[in-house]
Amino acid sequence: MTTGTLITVAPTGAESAKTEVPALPVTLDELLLTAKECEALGASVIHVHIRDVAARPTLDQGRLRETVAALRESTDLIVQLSTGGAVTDPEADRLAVLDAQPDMASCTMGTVNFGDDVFLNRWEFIVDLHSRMQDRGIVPEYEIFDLGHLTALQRLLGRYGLPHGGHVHVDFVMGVPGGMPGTAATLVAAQQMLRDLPTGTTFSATGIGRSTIPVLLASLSTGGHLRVGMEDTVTYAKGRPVESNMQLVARAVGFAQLAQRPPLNPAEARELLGL
Ligand code: KMH
Ligand code: ZN
Repeated sequence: MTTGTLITVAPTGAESAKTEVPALPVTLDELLLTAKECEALGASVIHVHIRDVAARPTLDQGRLRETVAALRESTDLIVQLSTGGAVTDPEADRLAVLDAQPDMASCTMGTVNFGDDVFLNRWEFIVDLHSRMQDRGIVPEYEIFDLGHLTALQRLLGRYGLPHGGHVHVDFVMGVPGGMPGTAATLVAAQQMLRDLPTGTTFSATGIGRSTIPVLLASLSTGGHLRVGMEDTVTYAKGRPVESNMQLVARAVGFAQLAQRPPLNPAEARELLGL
């Protein structure tokens, strides 16, 4: 039975422009400040996308290494790098993210329409990511944008074995235009499908845009964990832009406490995730 809540902050993403969302953390200093403040509020994992000097998404190796080192120095957060990057990033660059040796990395379990774009995740690419993470001792977070991605995960684990650490953790990314909807009914369906995965598999959930709160409540009430942040929503409430990632983490912490499932600290989160 789940007790505490793992709270992941996804502060930046690859989709929003700094010019349109000035509160978005895009420099290393902005990211570190956000990370420290979100940790103090109750986040235990940070899902990281980085930007270049012009605030454009980048997978630059030097910047990734510098970011991992700086986050480790300034916080006790579990550092999870995105291997999803931006929809335009080539596979080779996305695989090379693992060279920065994060604690965790995302591994999206299939291709999905992504608004007007396509977020491409070929089977061979997924196998490559999973196997390289096993070899390097990096714990994956399997990103699930659609229900069929869970079937792909079952196939992946059946053929190539458990991830490093032996624990399976998935993140339901709901409400992407082209993926599964961000509704309680869909989250319950997704959670039921976890029965086909190894015993003890845990899940987080995040709802994009206006599905943020329904998904958050559904996840808490079904034993799931939470991901929040400006990667997933830049609107706090109708007509109110998000002021900071801290505002979203604070809200998630409040809901988790109301659900009597207080935030896990980073040490507890490490134990849960098999790190
Ligand atoms: N930016 C999206 C195309 C991940 O971080 O692994 C992919 C994404 C998933 O955000
Ligand atoms: Zn991401």
